[in-house]
Amino acid sequence: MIKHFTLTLLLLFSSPSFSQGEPENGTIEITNVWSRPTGGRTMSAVLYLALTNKMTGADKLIAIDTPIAEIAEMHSTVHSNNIVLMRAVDFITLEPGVRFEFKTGGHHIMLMKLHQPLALGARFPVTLTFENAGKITVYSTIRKRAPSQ
Ligand SMILES: [Cu+2]
Repeated sequence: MIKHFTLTLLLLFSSPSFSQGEPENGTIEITNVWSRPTGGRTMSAVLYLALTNKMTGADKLIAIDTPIAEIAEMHSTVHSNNIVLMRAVDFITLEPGVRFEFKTGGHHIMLMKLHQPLALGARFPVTLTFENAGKITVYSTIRKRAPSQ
């Protein structure tokens, strides 16, 4: 019984699909995962993160899921005539060795219909699905400013 328990724990810690943002050689490196506090509101929030494709071929980010929101969409930001427009995009292409950032004023991930407000200092899991690398789960920290690189 004890042996079985130890083995289960080892499997949990060594699972390649679970990461807290540390680099993962051979897949997609996911860093700077963060969101701003929503101050009690639950309508929407924005999630930012950086992706670096560490593989030899291109990959695509095709889906984002988080248990804290009903909807998670990838958006691009378009500035035209002093109007800022957001458009939903179906996927993001990740070329090998290239860093792609969801960041303030640019591409971002929109979380809608939150199940609870995002409180400063808390964190929540986010699962990213890639066409080739599969699913990778990371944690977003709720903070006021972007983390330094
Ligand atoms: Cu948006």
